[in-house]
Amino acid sequence: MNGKITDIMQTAAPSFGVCRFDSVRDKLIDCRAKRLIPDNAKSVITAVFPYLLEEKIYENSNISKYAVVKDYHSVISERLEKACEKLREEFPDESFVCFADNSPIPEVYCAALCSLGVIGDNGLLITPDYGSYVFIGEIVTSLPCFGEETAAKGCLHCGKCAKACPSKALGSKDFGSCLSAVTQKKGDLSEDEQSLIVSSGCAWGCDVCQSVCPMNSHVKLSEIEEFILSAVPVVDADSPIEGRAFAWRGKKVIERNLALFETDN
Ligand code: B12
Repeated sequence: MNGKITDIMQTAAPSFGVCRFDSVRDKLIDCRAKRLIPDNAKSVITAVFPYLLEEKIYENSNISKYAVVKDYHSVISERLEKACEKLREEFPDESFVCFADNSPIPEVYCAALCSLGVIGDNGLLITPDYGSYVFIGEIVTSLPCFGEETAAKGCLHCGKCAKACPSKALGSKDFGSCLSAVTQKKGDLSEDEQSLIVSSGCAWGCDVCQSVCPMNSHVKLSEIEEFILSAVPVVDADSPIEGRAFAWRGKKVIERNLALFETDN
């Protein structure tokens, strides 16, 4: 990667890589953000943002680790937008557009093509340093800045994630039954869905397929200040939802989930 791009990206994320836009062109997710992709897109600069904090923070936590920290959409967007501004100054004739999660880019696959890690059987990117406890964001650019591309590789295939999956969603390709998806679902939940949430002890998201993954033992903690300084591991009905990862579904959804634990006691 061009030295100037490396210098700029280092200010945004601890780990990043680049692949050809053509390698993901046929796999784009059909979403509204798709129209923001520059017409002349040539490369995707992909970055990972680790979010794992010290274990003691999670001791009494009632939400998934990814939701304990400040909403990653805003953290990643701010960091990548700053990088885009510097890149635009450096390469004024080129386009740079950043995305995070709400992205047409299949981020796990793209990050693997950028050599940032392997794709786990749990569908997540597993990085060598931070395991799967990373968020992914990317900059799509008209600048051709790719080098050698690696084929996207898999994990150890030990089967622990599929075996431990609380709803047995993994392996079934039934994304809707994934406990994380169930906690994010709007409206009424079936009795089975309610019991699933209660028995998990987790009112938002799910970490099971990540916590049993052997590739997640001995991983580095996050150095990202915005995450370290924003941890809220326990949520109740009075907790403000602004700036948290569950805000996008509205207060009713997290409140509904939290109420399940009250009736359980
Ligand atoms: C929609 C979505 C979900 C949906 C999944 C529905 C689906 N169709 O995949 C739900 C709500 C279940 C979900 C849950 C989670 N998600 Co999510 N999600 C996404 C999102 C926005 C799009 C994924 C997508 O539609 N890909 C397109 C399809 C067509 O790709 P695919 O190659 O066919 O399959 C992918 C997935 O479907 C998955 N997969 C394959 N088989 C199965 C089977 C099951 C049961 C599930 C759940 C997933 C799964 O693996 C592939 C790689 O992503 C991405 C962001 C992005 N733009 O990529 C984040 C993203 C993949 N999610 C992320 C995270 C953090 C999570 C959770 C860990 C959050 C949590 N703790 O609860 C869980 C993990 C569940 C899991 N094991 O996948 C991160 C992953 C980071 C990483 N290290 O890989 C991403 C990249 C967001 C980000 N910017 O960081 N997610």
